[in-house]
Amino acid sequence: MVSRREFVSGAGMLALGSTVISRAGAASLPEAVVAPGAATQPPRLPSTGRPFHPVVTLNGWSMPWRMNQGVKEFHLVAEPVERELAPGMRARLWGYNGQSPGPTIEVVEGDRVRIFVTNRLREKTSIHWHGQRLPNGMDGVSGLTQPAIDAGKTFVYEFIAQRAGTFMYHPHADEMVQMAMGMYGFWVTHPKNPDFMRVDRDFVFLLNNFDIEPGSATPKVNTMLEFNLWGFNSRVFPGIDSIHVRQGDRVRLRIGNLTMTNHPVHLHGHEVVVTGTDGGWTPPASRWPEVTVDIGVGQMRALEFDATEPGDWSLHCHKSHHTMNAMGHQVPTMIGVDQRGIAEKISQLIPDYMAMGEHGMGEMAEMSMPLPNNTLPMMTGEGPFGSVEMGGMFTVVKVRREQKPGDYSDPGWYPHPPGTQAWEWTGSLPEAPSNASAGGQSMPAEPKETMELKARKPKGHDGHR
Ligand SMILES: [Cu+2]
Repeated sequence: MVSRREFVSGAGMLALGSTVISRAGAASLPEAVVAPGAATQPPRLPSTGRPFHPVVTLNGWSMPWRMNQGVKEFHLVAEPVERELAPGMRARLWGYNGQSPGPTIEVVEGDRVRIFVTNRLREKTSIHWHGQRLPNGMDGVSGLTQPAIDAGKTFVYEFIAQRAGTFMYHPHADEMVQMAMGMYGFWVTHPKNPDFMRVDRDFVFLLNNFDIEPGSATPKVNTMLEFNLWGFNSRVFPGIDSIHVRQGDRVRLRIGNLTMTNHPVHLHGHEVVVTGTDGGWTPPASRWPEVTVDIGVGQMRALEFDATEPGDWSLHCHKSHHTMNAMGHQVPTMIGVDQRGIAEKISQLIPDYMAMGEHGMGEMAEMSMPLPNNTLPMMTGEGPFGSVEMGGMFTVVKVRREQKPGDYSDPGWYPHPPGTQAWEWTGSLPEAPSNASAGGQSMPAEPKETMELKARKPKGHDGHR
């Protein structure tokens, strides 16, 4: 039997690899560690094996390993899990080691890796190591490169992590159902040289979608396109943690897409460049600045930016239907329709009837409408100035000068310096704005044409370092 131990959570760096060794003999299965909750865990510094700079999994965690005669051993358990998508809604999913998505696996280029996969589902499964160079028989395609892993059985995968980069793992058996139920995880192979492409903070998350009817908890596995919940790492706004960085940090966001459609991921206030795909690092000459990066189905994109601007910056999918929670797509558009008479007549038949959306739907974020149990409002999330009117694939990157290196805790809402926030017009300007009043932003002093002609000074960050 597999022994299970609660994954210790808490602030500060964790290094649990060594404690795992002492608990299990080399001839037995490595311990299958589980994560109890959906909180973002701090980076896990390697206690054994070669050094690397660990990633932080948004609303997730990295898996400890044991070293067995030079081989890095992990134990994944495919099983039914319960995942809180956001406060107020729990979903019955399938995942790995207690959570969906499964734990992030972090290894170093050149590591020999052995992964034990135990199937605790009631149907067959397998794991495909998306993007990896490996012997064909380790590719995890059931029926093609191996027999499927029957319920109750454990299979062993073993290969050398040949190429540094960002990968995903997911079943290649009853794939439509198992991925719709939440089975996937991230894999990061760090470069041998820890200083290569080094960043200050490195976050990973998967994009995912579910179709869960309000009041129920199990995803409808046959849905192809009309999903009603869109998530980062099996969380939906306001359940997605914010991302906390120090002003001046070089930040990497590695985002993988295992949904049924593409997601243009948009960051406010900064420009990003794509420095990596699941195929490897991008050549520096191929990079250009963007503020929205489309991430196709089955793709990973590593976005990098210098977090120069302090503030609370939105990070979200730009498909506006993907920043909503459970909504009925059949609801008719009522903008401009005077519903007063209609509402009166209908409410004689249906006492709770309410006219909706006459002036837009923003008002719905602030109405506390009665909801069925176990579902989420369509648009929600309290910001410091009211409802954010969002859901789904939305979170906030908090850039702060005071954030200490290595501190991933939430600094709270951004205090806007005086004169740097949109204000309500009351008939006159407060005072002539000076160059210094716009939060340290200076006004362009030279003609626009001159500025455009000047070559942008290349930053060291944009190239291989
Ligand atoms: Cu999207």
